[in-house]
Amino acid sequence: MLNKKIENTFNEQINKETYSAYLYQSLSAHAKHIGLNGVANWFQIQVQEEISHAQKLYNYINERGGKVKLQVIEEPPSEFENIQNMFEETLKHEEFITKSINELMDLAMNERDHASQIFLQWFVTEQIEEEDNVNEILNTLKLIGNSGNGLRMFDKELAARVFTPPTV
Ligand code: OFO
Repeated sequence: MLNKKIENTFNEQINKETYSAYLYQSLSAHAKHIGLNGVANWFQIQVQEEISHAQKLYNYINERGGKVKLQVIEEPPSEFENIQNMFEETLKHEEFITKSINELMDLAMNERDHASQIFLQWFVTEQIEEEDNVNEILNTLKLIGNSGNGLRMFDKELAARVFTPPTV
């Protein structure tokens, strides 16, 4: 059985993951609007990933005899300066999520909830990958600079991204 403190914090994390999906949906819409269909696709995959993260937490709370409680989702930004700014915002958000997962892990450790620590390990690893992916994109964008051709190639590359549902 989950203790209340952990249950509440896991419910807050469902909200953060759902907000992540909402933010990336907004970034995808913006990319589509400015004609970057590959970037729009990349963010769409990101939306599906975030929904799967929220679902993982939802399932876990239920499995441990807790109660899922959904909360209000904040409005995400809808205007972005340029493509760099879109991915900088993404990195900033992922760093915020990493911090939140680490705090959840600290809580599970303090509460001596071993099952939650094992469960959260998946998220700890996932956040390494999430930040790494975005950092790589930001480095590529730096190299591209103002090259229209480079940006077109980059957009094409992101069009190939597909969603792979998490297995664990
Ligand atoms: Fe982007 O990893 Fe969940 O929020």
